[in-house]
Amino acid sequence: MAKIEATQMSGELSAAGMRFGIAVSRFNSFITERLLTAALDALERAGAASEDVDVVRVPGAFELPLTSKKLAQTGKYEALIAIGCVIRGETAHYDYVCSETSRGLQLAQMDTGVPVIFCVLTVDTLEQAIDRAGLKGGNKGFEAGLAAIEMGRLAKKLEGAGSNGAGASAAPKKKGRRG
Ligand code: INI
Repeated sequence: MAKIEATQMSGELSAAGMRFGIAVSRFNSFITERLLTAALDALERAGAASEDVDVVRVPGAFELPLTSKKLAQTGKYEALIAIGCVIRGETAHYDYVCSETSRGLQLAQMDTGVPVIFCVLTVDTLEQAIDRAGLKGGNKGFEAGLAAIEMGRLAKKLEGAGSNGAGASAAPKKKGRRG
């Protein structure tokens, strides 16, 4: 059995003093507004202040990547959340929207270094979407809110120093030690 005591790092789930941008698709708003409400609930419960959270609405999921990248480039936010819902139809449109949205959101965070949380439901039916927006499957918006907090904190830590006072300690923790 290995005896090595690896350095452990992760982001804390405290949103106090952090700033978040949320891009929300109006397409399938019956679902996306429920995801947004849950994401805001997660941020609020973790200590985020109203004035530190901005919500931007866009026509559809396909518009989320550019909007997220522009939000990231403002330098104002510790983390972003992209909220959308793509439901499979009869045509190949679904595949294009899904692949370009996920690819674009990954590029937005890789290009800017600002975490962009992927809260885009890609489902076959409306029932599957409803399940994930507050019914049997919980609410993916709440999970996205928590992921935004954690990744915002972690990104600050990995950068080594927070420039806005919201970042957690730069020092990684050793297992079983205080500090
Ligand atoms: N946009 C969505 O967010 N969800 C969908 O299910 C969807 N479908 O099925 O077409 C959708 N299309 C619109 C797309 O995101 C763009 O807004 C549009 O093509 C304009 O660029």
